[in-house]
Amino acid sequence: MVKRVAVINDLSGLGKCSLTAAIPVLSVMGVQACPIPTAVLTNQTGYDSYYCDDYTDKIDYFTEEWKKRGITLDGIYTGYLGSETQVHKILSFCEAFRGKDTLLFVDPVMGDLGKVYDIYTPELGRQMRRLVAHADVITPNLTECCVLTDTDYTKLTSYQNRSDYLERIGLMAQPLLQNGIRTVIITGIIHQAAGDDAPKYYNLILGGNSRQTVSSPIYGGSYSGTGDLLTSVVCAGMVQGDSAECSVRRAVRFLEAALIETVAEGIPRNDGLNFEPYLPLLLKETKTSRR
Ligand code: PXL
Repeated sequence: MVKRVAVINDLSGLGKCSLTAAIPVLSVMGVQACPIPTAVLTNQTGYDSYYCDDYTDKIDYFTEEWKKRGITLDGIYTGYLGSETQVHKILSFCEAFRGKDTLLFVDPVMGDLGKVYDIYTPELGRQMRRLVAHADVITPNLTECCVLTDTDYTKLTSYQNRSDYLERIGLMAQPLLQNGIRTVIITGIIHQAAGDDAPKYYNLILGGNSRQTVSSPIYGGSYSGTGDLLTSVVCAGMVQGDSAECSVRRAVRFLEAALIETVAEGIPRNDGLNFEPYLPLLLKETKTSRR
C-alpha cells in the first residue's frame, strides 16, 4: 500500500523549498504527497522581493472537502505557515484526519542562522509552540529550537566549540520531549569536536531516553530548502516504518551529494540546492509487481 501524507506548506515558484522540495522527495520514496498550500509565493522570502498570496482562508475548504472523500492519512506534515492563525485551522484538520497511527511531523519554520524570517511575529512563535506540542516528530533548526524553548541563540552558540555543546543543546530541548513529542531532530548545529581540525554540521536526534548524532562536513554556504528536504526524507522514511536515525542518515547522504555539486557550481543560496539529479539516491529497492 502506498502511504499517504498531507503536506501543509507553501508553494514557492522559485527557491526550491517547501512543497517543491517535499513533493519530489515523497514521490521518489514511494509516498503519496497530498498538498495543502499555506500560501502561494512568486519566490521564497529570502530574495529581496516577493509576492505572497496567503491561503489562510482556504485551509478549511481542504478539511471539509477531504472529510467528504472519507480519506485516511498515514502522516500529516506541516512546514511554513502563511499566518499564525493557520495553527488552529491545522489543529482542526488534525482532529478530523489524525487516526491512531497517523504520524504528525511539524517543521516549525520560523528562521535560520540566528535570524527569524519575515513571516515571524511573537504570536507565530506562541502558535508554533502550541502546534509542536501535538507533534510526534519535530525538526527545528538550532534557531527555531531556541525560539521554541526561549533560549538566547547568541549566548548558546558562544559555547559552540565546548566539548559539552551538544549535551547543552540536548538539555535545552528536554522540555519539548516532556511535552509529549516523541522525537526531536535538531538540525544545522555547527560544532568542532575535540580532535577534529574543522567544524562540522550536526543533527541531534532526541527521543525519550535516546540521543544520537549524525554529522557531515561543511561544504560551503547554507542553501534555501535544505531543512525542507531533510524533513521530507525523514517524513517519507518514518511513515514507512524507518527509524529517525536511519532516515536522517539517508537525508544527509542525499543532501551532501547535492551540496557538493551546488557549491561547485556557485549557485546563489536563495536558488536552493541542485537536488534533482540526486533523487535516485532516495529510491528504495523497487518491488517488481506481482502478476
Ligand atoms: O525553507 C524555509 C522557507 C519556506 N518557505 C518560504 C520561505 C522559507 C525560507 O526563507 O521563504 C516561503
